[in-house]
Amino acid sequence: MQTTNDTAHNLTNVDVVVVGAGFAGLYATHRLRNVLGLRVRSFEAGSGPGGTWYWNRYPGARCDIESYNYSYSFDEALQREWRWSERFAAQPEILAYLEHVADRFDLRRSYTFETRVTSAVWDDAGNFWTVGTDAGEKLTTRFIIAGSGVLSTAQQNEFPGLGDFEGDVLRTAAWPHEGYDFTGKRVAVIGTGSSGLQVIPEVARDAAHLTVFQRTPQYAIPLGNRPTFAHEHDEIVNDYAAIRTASRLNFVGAPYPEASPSALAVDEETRKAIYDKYYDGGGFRMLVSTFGDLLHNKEANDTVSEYIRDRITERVEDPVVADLLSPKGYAYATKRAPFEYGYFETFNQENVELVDVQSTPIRSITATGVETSAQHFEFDVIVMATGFDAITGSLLRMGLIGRNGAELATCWADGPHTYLGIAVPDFPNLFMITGPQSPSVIYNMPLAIEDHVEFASAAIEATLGRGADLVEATAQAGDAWQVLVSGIADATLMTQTASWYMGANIPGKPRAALLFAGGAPLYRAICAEVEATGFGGFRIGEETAPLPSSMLLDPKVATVLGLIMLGDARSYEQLSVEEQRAMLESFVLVQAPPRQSVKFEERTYPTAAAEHLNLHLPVRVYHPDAKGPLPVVVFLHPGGWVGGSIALSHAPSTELAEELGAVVVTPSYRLAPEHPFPAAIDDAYAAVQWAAEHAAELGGNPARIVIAGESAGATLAAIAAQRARDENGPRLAAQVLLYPPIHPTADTESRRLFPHGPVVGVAAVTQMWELYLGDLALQDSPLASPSNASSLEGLPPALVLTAEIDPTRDEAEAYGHALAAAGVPTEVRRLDGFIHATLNLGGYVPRTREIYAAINSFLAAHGQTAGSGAATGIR
Ligand code: N01
Repeated sequence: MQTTNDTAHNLTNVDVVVVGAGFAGLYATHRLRNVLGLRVRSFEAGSGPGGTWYWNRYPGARCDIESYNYSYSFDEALQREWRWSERFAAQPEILAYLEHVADRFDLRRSYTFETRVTSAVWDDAGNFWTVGTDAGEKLTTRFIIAGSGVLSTAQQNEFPGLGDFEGDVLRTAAWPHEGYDFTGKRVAVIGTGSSGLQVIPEVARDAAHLTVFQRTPQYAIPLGNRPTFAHEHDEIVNDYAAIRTASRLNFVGAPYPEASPSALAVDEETRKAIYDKYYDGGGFRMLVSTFGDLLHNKEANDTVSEYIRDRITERVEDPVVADLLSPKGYAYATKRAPFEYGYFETFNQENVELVDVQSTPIRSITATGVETSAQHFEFDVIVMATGFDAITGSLLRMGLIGRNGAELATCWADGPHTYLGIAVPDFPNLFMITGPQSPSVIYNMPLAIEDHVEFASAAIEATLGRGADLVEATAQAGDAWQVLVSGIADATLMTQTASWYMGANIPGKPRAALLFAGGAPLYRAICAEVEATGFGGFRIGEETAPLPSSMLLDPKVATVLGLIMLGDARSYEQLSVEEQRAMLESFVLVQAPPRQSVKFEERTYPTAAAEHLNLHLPVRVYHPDAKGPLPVVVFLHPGGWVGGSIALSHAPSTELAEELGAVVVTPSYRLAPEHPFPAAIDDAYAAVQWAAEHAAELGGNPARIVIAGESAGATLAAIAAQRARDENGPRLAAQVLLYPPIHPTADTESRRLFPHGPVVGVAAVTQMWELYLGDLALQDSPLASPSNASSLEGLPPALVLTAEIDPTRDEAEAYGHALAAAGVPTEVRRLDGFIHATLNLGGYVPRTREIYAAINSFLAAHGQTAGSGAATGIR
């Protein structure tokens, strides 16, 4: 491809500097040099490729996502030719793989090894970076790709006196290439994270005596490693396309089975059976294949935490040691949950001792050993497995100075501030691979890396393709991302635990959510939207593309979207009718629980077809704990006239009854396509008539009937209000329309802005209308769309609530304005950050209360709540 325009091109030594030769740097070098044809210089501190797998050569080091999944997917031949010998490959094999990749794609010639990038200064006038190395080289480049690693800056100088120790000090993160013989030695291992848990059983095998210094016990479970079976390679490589697709639809980026929704929705026996199955399943299945609410619900998390503690107790002989090894006081997976291979049994060996440094902290390292607050221990060798200045450490040490001399460390004094975890406002032309505020380490790294490299490469290509030399995240985009990332993190239990995920392992490091915790599918969808909108939130040259719609989402709404997206990439309209119905019913799992204080009864009402078919349908009547006669709210459920049910609207109906102090009548109505138009509207209207006729008997006031509905139910409500006016029906006191789709062919800005929804996009809305009407020629019937009415005068006061990020938003608001123009007292209110169906997300989205509160205050203003006195006789 064309590089920068000619003048700009000659200004820099290279087009791209790549930092690092791990999974990230190697792929970036390949992609930008071999695919985009750019001039690339790459630097790596080690003497060869490998990154993490170059440095962490300690015995026991291995991956914990299956090798066949923990590998590049970008090249089909590479996928097919590399054979993994173990289910979870050990470090030497992964290193050999990365060396093979470097050779296969001829990457070494772009690298300068044993060289660190130590400075990078942005030139505002020329739009380029000047990069300096520890070898004294300076060069200019248009772009930087930082593949410097997220767990590559190891802790140092953790304990006073470390330099005085006369024996050997080893670090898991910088293990000697020649290995180390522990035979006959007195060994200390400090640290029981993933590295400690892997190295400890290996050291215990040879050492005369091993003392493990543990500060925090871990929710570790078996890794489940084994040799690869002979038949596996062919099976996997022949199915790789499907495996990779499934991986990218999974929360952590591996093709694991989907979880059941909630640990609290099943009985204890079922729950235990599921934990039993996945405890020995290996990999991250215990987190992502058991129950979907482990990261979000403390009570649910308690069940798995308790289970793992029990298993530890079973495996460790000495009950005191078992208790010390049992994690308490924090929730499972809120620190990175490690995997182990005989770790707990190691403590049954006579030569192994456990020291709890939570109760007796390490004070110093002495010439001969380790001094804790309780005693002195003598050693020949100390192994430091104390972790990393994770996620931000290597970026902050790169000497990055952005626009106007801004130092990265200063900009991030309160925690990282990025856009998508890829770009940093004021640091143009810089792309971080798996940077802070991206899913990073909670997304299978090779795939996370491929996504980021491909995004960066597309952004660079777009920039150069437009003849520009600058691509930069806007400050507004950075701020929006900050809100989304921290809001999603707050919806999890992760923020409640001091972990390196939160920057809590490094003294003085600001506490902040370092990871995007909404899962890989949501993250990928957001990045895809950014790219599809011409890099929304980025300035390219002189053009700034507006923020994409995902950036407007309420973070808790985004959290639910992340859960909905797991496992199935099909959009709503691609589902069969049965699947659509099941999907709609599944919203029950993310609703706030029903209000127990509200009692309900099951009744039936005669439908429009009662006369000739004797068709009566169920209706639920909800009674709040309030003195009547109460207002009566007829609430019509959502579901695109094709799905939805009184079961789906059960919890919201209890909430409405409680919030409004009203009797709520929630009817079922006949659904399309089995019962096409006008069955649904006929039934809805019949239900209103029934409610009015039976109001007194139900504890309601016949003069205070309110019609309400959600989505398609709201469209029915609006038409039912018109029918009541036109057919001499019940006098309705008010109408409440929650994001109603108004007309099948509405031509609005919101349809253009949010064509894909989320959840309900334009194609889905169109399909619902088609299924409902059967024949779109019927769209002009007054019974199809409320906007077809010849007059809107004389209708009951209306509240029209719309969701900001919803293709149907503007048609609903236009209907509200038309009502107002016709003299109907109308309030139109848009709910920021909400999507279609938000009423049903109350289990995760506390702001759904705003919907109930808005209805309450509207009805109170119109005299229609329990405490608001008599009806005002509005008509
Ligand atoms: O580091 P860690 P790690 N006094 O930070 C303790 C990945 N990885 O190298 O928990 C006493 O997890 C510290 O105690 P505490 C993986 O993502 C993957 O083990 O802070 N103790 C902890 O026990 C992993 O999460 C694999 O209370 C001190 C330990 O040192 C990440 O890398 C393998 C201390 C550090 O644990 C980091 O893992 C290895 C002090 N002053 C690593 N300071 C795979 O399997 C620290 N500790 C793929």
